[in-house]
Amino acid sequence: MKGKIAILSTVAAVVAVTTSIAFATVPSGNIIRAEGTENFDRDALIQSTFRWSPESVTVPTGSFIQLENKVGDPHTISIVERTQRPNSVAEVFACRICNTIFAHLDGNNHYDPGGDGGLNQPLDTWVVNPFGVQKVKVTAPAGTTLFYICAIHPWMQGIINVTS
Ligand SMILES: [Cu+2]
Repeated sequence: MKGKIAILSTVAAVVAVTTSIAFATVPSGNIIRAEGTENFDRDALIQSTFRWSPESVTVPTGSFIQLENKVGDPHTISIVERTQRPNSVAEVFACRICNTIFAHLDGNNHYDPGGDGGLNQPLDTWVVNPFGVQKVKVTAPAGTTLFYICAIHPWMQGIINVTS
């Protein structure tokens, strides 16, 4: 019985530590939510209001952004060049940069071509699970404007302004 209690309290301690890491607070200005709904009506309509909210954040270099997925679809935060962002329905359905991102991701939950553990260059990608929370470090230097899309729903397009 004593042994069981010891094991249980160890488990509780591990859970508590894990929870405090996962839920350590970031400033509210560093939180980006994935929101919206989708509608499909055969031979009639396809509609999505999936979006990043807010669309633009300004955060210091080295800080973490917290992506909060409020819907049951996965998303990615994928850094792209400004000009690689789809600008029309046709470009959304033929999103070439999205296919490049998926090829690199290849089943993993992130792709970090620079290997610096954060967001600083095109193709940097982190997956955000359905109703999940994902923290990602912003490693780009102050003065950088990072453009990002969701490679699954590439009309979801946001901006991270990086400050000192
Ligand atoms: Cu998405």
